[in-house]
Amino acid sequence: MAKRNGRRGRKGVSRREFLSLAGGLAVGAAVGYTAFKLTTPTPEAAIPYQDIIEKRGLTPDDVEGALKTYLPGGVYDEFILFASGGHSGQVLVFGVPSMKLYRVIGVFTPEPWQGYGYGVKETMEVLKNGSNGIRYLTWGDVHHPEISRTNGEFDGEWLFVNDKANGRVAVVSLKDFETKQIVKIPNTQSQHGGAFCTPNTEYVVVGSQYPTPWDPDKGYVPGETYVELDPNDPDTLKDNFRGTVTFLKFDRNKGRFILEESFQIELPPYSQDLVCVGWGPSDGMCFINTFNTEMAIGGVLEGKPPVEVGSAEYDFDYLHVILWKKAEQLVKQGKYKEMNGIKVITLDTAIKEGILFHAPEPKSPHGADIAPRGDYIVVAGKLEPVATVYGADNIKKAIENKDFEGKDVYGVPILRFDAVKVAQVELGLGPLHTEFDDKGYAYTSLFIDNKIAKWTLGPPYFEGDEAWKVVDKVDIHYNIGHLAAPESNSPSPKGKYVVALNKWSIDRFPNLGPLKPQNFQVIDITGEKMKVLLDYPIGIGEPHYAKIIDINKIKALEVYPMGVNPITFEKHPYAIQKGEERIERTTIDGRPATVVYATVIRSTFTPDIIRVKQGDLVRIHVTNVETTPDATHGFAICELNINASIEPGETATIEFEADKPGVYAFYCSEFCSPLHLEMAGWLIIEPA
Ligand code: CUK
Ligand code: CUA
Repeated sequence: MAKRNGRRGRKGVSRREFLSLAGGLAVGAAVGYTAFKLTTPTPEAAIPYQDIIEKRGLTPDDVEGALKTYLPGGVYDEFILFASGGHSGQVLVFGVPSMKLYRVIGVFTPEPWQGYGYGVKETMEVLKNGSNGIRYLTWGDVHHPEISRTNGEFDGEWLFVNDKANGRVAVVSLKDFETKQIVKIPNTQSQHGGAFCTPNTEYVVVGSQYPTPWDPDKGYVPGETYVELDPNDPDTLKDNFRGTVTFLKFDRNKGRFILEESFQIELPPYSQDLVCVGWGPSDGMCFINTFNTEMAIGGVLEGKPPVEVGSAEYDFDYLHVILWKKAEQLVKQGKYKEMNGIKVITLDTAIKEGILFHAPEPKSPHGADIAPRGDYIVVAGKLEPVATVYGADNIKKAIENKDFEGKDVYGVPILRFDAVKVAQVELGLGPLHTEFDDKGYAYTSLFIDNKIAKWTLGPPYFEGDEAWKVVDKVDIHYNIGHLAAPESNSPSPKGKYVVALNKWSIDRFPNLGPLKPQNFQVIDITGEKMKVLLDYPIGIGEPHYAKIIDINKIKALEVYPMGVNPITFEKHPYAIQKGEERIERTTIDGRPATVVYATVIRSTFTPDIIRVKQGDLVRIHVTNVETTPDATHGFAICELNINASIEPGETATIEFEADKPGVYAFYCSEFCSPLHLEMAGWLIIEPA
């Protein structure tokens, strides 16, 4: 167990007691339930373990699961898991193995607890600037979290997540676990493939999903680009749509994407799926699964087969192989076209310059994952019972030797399958995603079989007969999608656990209505047999993927430096110290305004009476002058849909229109002190 913090309760089990308890447990587990006995460790303790176990009807497996995942207060988890919140638009932060939920991070969806998007100007601007120009977007569909990397390893500084629904990416700082920037990716409608970092986070790579309507000269502009789509004419999809992969330049010091230094590659309008970016032997390459290379449009009412049928016609789809470092050079040489604020390498240029290739992959694949040494790329085709493994060196050699088996309809060279494939491992039904441990094993989720298969990678991980073999399978509850293992998809996975992200939780939990939670299961992978330890229902979103990081890599702030704007991490221009509070009547952009410089400290707002005139623009710059960790204050104004959460040291600007006259109470919405209820004031909007 990781480090201990704070005081343990007096009922804590001593080390001696714990060992004797664990010993009794192992014996019990070995001989089955009837002989299952836990010795009461010492006469003084006299804790009736056996009684508790029997009364609660626990099996040896239950007890093992409990003992391996229970985390007393003040003891820290070993790992932190960042789960996408799916169409909740948020990110969920858990501990592993306890599955305690520590944070919900508002990302694409306003989140009032954090004062995210409810009247706080700085956070409203993150959401607004990250919208798409035709709507103020208040939700996203988060699928794939990624942690910033140094030399390929997760470094715990930044978190990136995609929004499938609107083609966006967000940046979250792991200094304060709050969203700093949302970027709409130009020329991209839906976006599923990312996020995935290049080894030193030079770029964050994201790929489109469904084909985007495309004007060859103007790319795609939401609310503007109109093209023909006709189920009777399949060429309308082929000709009028495109996919994209985007390399978003990331400024690590500022924590911002820089579109001017980013670039994009136009891709065929297949449906692009997951992106991964290589290191080691695959350094400089990026891989993207595709499905629907048939380019089926659907048209059920027009008598055409639905997309799910039309897209299953071919036995193979294509894994895009993209030489991104070479693409970066092309951009430097000016071989791009500027479209909607980003440099685009056109499909024709990509083909001509040799930066885009296809490797055949069994149809309708889902995951694309890279083994720890960067040497193998594992693709699982959900309609085929195998994982297909490609060798990075094989791919490089095939490209060099022009070892092609043809071209797609756009002229993209197709690498010869047998030249790039090093193995196909039969795993079971519905293989989706693969993760890796520190011992050369791969773990693949089997959606249809409801299992995880553990299998050996080939040389140098396992040699000869031992290579490419399934060694174990474990039953998970139901319909597993992704799975996550600590620091998998990096050069140094940590092993120990796999967390199964099960889509359905049917019958597993009390029936609380037709919308059922998804179900996480923590699985111990330290032994020869995998073992399910713990179920954890997720009632606040649908996690698609998660990344797990060593908790010691997280270096979060306890409090903000005094007077900081958390979005920029710079001194807030309107931060004040105690004693400088004031109200100023002024004009902003030529219109009447009231600007308030305020402080909060237990248990006072200064000023506590704010008088403004109807028609004013009101800005209240509030500094929380506390330096004590956890001394957060809220700033909620009744009836006005405003709530700020102002953490110690933070300065935030509450902005609103004083459009209706009235007298409104404001109060601290975070229980902060014995006189928290008294921490209140009045906003008076005098009639014009
Ligand atoms: S996804 Cu949902 S289970 Cu978007 Cu990576 Cu696979
Ligand atoms: Cu401040 Cu409650």
